[in-house]
Amino acid sequence: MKKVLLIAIALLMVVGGSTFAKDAKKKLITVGYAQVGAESDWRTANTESFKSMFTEANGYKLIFDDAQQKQENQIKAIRNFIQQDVDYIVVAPVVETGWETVLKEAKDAGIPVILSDRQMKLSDNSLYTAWVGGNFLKEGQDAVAWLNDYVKNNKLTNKDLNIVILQGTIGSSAQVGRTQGELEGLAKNPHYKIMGKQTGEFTQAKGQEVMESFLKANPKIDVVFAENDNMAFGAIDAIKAIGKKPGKDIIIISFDAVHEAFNRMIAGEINCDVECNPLHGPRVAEIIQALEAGKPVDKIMYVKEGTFDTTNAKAILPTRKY
Ligand code: GZL
Repeated sequence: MKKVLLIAIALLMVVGGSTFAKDAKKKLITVGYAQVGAESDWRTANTESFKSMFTEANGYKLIFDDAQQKQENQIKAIRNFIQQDVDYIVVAPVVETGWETVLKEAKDAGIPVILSDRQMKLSDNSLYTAWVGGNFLKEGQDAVAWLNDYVKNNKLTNKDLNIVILQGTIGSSAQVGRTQGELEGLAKNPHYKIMGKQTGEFTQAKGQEVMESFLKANPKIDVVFAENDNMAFGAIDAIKAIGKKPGKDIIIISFDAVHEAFNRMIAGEINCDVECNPLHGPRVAEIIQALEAGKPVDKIMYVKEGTFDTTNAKAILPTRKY
């Protein structure tokens, strides 16, 4: 009898063990990430932070989709993730509207949706579980606050300043918030004259093109707000092409604070850069781990962000992570 029992236990261990091993392999959490595109240095850093976080070694299977800045591609990717019955869907929504239908499909499929980077405007906020990203309105306000200080410190308070704005992708929450913060802040000073605002789609090429048109239409531009660094790089090229000095003849205030932008501040070509931290991979992983453990998560999580300029860029550059 004892022998039979021993054989049964040994059998159970073998079957159990192999199931356990199979189970252990099956325990990967599948995450579908619908990324905006690859339009900027910021986006590259953001993608890298997801790809280095959501690895098999960390217990994940990442299905990554680059939508090339097209909402219809992101919607297709989300439907594809639903088809594959992933455990979590992460979206960096290229624009704020047009998501209700596909998010309802994810909800009906019982798949939690986490928003990262940009936000969505929804009539039913239960359609997503949590959002983590930058405070775009504050970023715009901080950019104007820096200009106000610059004007005071350089005895320009009674001088009219002609200002142009290179906006991000129209309707993206980064553009909506930054532009709102800029316009509300600039409206408080009658010496700030907004000569034009136009989207450069967050890309260097389009930013240069729009800046060229601003320079042709306005003989005197004093300040450029570029709603991301890649458009600032394009604006710098356009300004140099007409023999003017970026950062001296024309003040450049940018957003993102990527590595190359620090080099430009050190070179004096960008005067101020308002940070928008892209390293959301670990933050989204924290949210997923909390959900896996059945713990509550905050609906809205703003990341810490700073403002840098030519006075501190050199000292801070070695500490930068992107
Ligand atoms: C901001 C992000 C923006 C960056 C751009 O969170 O959505 O998109 O500012 C990027 O560089 O293209």
